[in-house]
Amino acid sequence: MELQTERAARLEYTVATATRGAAAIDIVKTKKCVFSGVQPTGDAHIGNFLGAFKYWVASQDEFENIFCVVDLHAITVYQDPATLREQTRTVAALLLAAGIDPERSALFVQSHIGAHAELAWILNCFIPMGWLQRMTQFKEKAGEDRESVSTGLFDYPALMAADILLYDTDLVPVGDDQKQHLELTRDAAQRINSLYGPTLVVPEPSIPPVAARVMGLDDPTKKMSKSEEAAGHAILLLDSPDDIVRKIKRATTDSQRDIVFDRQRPGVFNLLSIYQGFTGGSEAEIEAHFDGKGYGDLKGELAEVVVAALTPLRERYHELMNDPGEIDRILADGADRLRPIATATLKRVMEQVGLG
Ligand code: ATP
Ligand code: LTN
Repeated sequence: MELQTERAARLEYTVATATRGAAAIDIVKTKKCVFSGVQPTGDAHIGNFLGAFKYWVASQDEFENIFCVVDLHAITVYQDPATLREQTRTVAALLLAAGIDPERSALFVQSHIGAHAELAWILNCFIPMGWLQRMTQFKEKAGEDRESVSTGLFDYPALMAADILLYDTDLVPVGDDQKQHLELTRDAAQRINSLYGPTLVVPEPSIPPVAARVMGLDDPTKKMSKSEEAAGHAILLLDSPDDIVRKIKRATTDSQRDIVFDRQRPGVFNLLSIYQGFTGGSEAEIEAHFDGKGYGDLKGELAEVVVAALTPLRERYHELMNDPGEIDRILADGADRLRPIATATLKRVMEQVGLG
């Protein structure tokens, strides 16, 4: 309830001062607002954890947090309906298991709040095609097949901008791969503000200092991704200890010997970054720790660290999944708390643009 009251106060203020200059928008905030999202498109992996979830969990006291399972983004490529529904609950359970506390953070499903799709449509009308054509994620996902992928895949960043802008978000903690989408969100908000006067809060990205882009274990030149199918590519958050050990043992390295953070040696750099993401030491400390040791030692110790970090998460996940009704209740409650905020922002934008 606290979230709703504070947001309502901020919104009232924002609307009241909308014609008086962008700086005014920020004045009544007591805590910065964080928004981030994850797609329910497959099994979450340690890239998601180190690049995003870990920071979402850690910032819960410092900020006012909103975390979203972005199912509307998921359907930009075909999803089996039953699997999509199941994965939506699974990824929510994983976030709860990782430490998202529904008392301190709002957790919800994107399609449960209609304003996301509505604001995305309005933003579409202000986002030039050229901005979308430059998105590297679109180019990678569409590949050679640009003519037959969905319009939704092309327009993905407009929906992401709507997600963020609906909640007057200040900070968006994401992995490095989302930086370009954040730039587009900022540009879209600034465009609306310059055409209609201060209407939308312009958010800042928050990219982790370490392990912001975890790479595939099988191919350290490719980002670790849920949609990559090769067996040794990703360590999944629900992998068994045996699977984790096996995948790390087989990870690609190189023919050199010393264990140092060198970007020119992507395999070893990736393993060291994962180690650093889980243990938190500095590069110098980690290099000193592995001085004189071999790749076998690095892989063995890394596997131990990853198993130790993921075991409690996996156990908590299975406990939570014994009561799926409770997960659904948490998600419904999150949407109920947030809907008035999203609706108020949408209304504010509609009024400025001359709709409704
Ligand atoms: P896909 O690759 O199938 O599009 P994904 O694995 O990138 O999916 P998302 O749901 O799109 O997963 O991302 C959730 C969060 O995890 C985002 O903040 C994203 O930046 C972060 N993330 C995803 N992959 C990595 C990675 N390899 N390293 C660091 N962060 C990542
Ligand atoms: N595109 C993001 C998921 C996402 C998101 C958001 C992240 C959708 N909406 C809003 C931050 C804020 C991705 O991780 N692939």
